[in-house]
Amino acid sequence: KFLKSHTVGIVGCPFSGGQPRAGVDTGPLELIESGLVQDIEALGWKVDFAGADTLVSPLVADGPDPDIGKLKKPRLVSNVNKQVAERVYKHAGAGELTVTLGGDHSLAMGTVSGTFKAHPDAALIWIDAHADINTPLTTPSGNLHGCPVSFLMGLPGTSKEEIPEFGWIEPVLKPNRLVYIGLRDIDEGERKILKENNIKSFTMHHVDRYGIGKVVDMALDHVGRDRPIHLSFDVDAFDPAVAPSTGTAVRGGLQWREGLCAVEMIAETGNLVSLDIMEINPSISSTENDVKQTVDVGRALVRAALGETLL
Ligand code: EXY
Ligand code: MN
Ligand code: MN
Ligand code: MN
Repeated sequence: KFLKSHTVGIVGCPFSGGQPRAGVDTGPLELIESGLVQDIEALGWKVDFAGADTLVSPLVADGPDPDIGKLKKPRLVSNVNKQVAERVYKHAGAGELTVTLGGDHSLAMGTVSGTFKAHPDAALIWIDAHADINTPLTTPSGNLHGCPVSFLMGLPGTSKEEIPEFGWIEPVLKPNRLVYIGLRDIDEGERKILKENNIKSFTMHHVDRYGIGKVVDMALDHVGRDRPIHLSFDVDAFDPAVAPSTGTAVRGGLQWREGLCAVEMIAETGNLVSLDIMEINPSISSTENDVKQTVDVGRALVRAALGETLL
């Protein structure tokens, strides 16, 4: 409906500056090397990807980057995301289905900005253990991977006047166009933001109570079934037994089929225009198998989004 060609545009973002743990920057390459492009082609999609060496730069700050208030590496995160936004817009504007491989979740500042520039009426579905909606004023850690949504919504503390370093981000996201699935680790300040802005949030409690199918149906009904969808998927939404190689794992998450079923249902609408696969960190593992399992789940999410299991 909203795509102009049966083409997947891949944006690889080997970036870890939104959080403190090394290794999440190697996620995109692991996904590519595991055979992701071949997976996509096998499903009958064309792939628009210039190769694993054409990733976003600069990946290191080109000058001093002191904290702004509590925010860590603010200029680096902003610069990288500005480029990500341009890359994503190039694909989304051409009518491709954009798949962005992270990298840490601060990258959603760029991916959502790029998608919404091409599809201003889009909805954002955020599947994550965390709400990632801290503002520069509420963040307990200063890690920007916990903050992207607040910038996209233009919450207090994120305006051009208050923090010009992020002034390129337009507040494109309305609270009623956002829905969360899988939440189970929410900061006090975030809880207040979610309530005050009436943001629809399906926590793991709702998944347990209603089942994933009903939850996704309610989520789609909430944002509307006739608009483009950007799905931002943080692999820590999964239970750590399913996706162990990630930086901020939280017990009690989605099972393998629950996560895949959610993506399949979103794919089934025919409205998916942009997908993020975020927070795979191949350096975090207690066994060799942990990394393979986590990369496998990332690949499976992409295939599910492209209709693998829809007949
Ligand atoms: N809410 C915590 C913070 O803001 O520091 C933890 C955020 C973790 C974010 C991960 C990527 O989803
Ligand atoms: Mn393209
Ligand atoms: Mn996240
Ligand atoms: Mn998370």
